[in-house]
Amino acid sequence: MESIAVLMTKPIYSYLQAELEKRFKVLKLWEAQDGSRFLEDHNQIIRAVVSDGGTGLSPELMAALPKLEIVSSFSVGMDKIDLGKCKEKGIRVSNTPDVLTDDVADLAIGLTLAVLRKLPASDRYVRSGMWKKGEFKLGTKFSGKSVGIVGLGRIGQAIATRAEGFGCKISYHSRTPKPESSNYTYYPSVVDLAAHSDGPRGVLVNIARGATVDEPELVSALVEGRLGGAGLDVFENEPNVPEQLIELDEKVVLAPHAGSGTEETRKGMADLVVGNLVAHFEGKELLTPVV
Ligand code: 8YV
Repeated sequence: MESIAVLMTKPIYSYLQAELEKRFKVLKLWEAQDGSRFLEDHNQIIRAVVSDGGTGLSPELMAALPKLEIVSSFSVGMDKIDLGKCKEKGIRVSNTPDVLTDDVADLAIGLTLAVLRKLPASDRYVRSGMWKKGEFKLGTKFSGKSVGIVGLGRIGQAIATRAEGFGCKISYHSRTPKPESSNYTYYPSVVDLAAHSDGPRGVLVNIARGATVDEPELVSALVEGRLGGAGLDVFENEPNVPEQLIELDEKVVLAPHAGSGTEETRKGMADLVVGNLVAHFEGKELLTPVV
């Protein structure tokens, strides 16, 4: 397999790269002086692309690689890959589900607690010596609160299970009600779900994709006090974060798209990325196929 050319467009994770390099000829687009020239020179040998949730596979890259057989994505999210087009062109696609569910759900609860209990602010309060001088502003209780979840898939369900452990009342919105989750209240629209959540003192947590939330509207709602706070792991234009969100350091806790960012999980994801490529080139079933 050492002769099979696998393209990476950016550095994703050193362990992943090392594991790929043990088995394939890894081409690193970011090291090329002239990216388009590099693709022209190698487009007849590149049979696989390794991408991630942030980059996916651009239409330009897909068009530039006529021999592409498989995209193995280091992510569960596939929103930046045109799956229909891949199917049409016979390009296989795989992702990394399940291994990251716990971590992403953990971070959702972590961000919720960080906002409500003002964890970053309390850290700053102690470190700056303010503890000796002032009175720390009280936080908001999480246990027993109403939690509304948009999308009750694997990750949404894992968040619900964790929130249940905090005695929270769970509601959700998804395309259709889930019969197996009859102990949670279903709302047929996100607006209904929001209307039955905590209102102006409520907190919005986003661990999905930046584009799921209207970012300028989120900023206005926070600034105008129509929303109590936000815990955000994802943004519309990563790694750029609106200055106003950065300034709102009392109400808003920010993370660098790190939901799956633990040693254990990222290793599990990398092993799946490599495992899918090996299975494909050995003519076996993909481990976690999408297309
Ligand atoms: C990754 C993700 O953080 O799984 C996803 O959909 O967005 C993340 O797990 C990302 O792909 C890391 O490069």
